[in-house]
Amino acid sequence: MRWLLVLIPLAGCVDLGGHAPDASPEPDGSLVDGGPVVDVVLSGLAFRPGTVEIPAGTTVRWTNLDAVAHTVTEGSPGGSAARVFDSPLLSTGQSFLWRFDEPGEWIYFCRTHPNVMRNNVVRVF
Ligand SMILES: [Cu+2]
Repeated sequence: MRWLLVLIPLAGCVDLGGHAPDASPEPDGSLVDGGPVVDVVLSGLAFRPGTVEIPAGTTVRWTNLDAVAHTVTEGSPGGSAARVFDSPLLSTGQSFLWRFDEPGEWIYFCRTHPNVMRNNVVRVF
């Protein structure tokens, strides 16, 4: 599994010095070796939807729409266990992508808001 940190222009059109506006500025699944992509947004101090059920090989793309930074961190708050996935701090408009190749269930939370953004689930079949 691999992850990528990508920046999605919020306005949908960023002037890059003469570059024509891209009709689809968001990354596609090819950035994580293909397969379908499912979106989860971080909005109002919540992951929306809080639970996703996806077939193996699907990439989840989490995008922070809040003004505050969040993380997407596997597991539950506390403890010292290694995380299966753990994003850097995501600023507004930034995304974190993770492809789930194996069936199973992953719980995740946000490191900066562990009391309200926790017990979220990615279920892979
Ligand atoms: Cu947070």
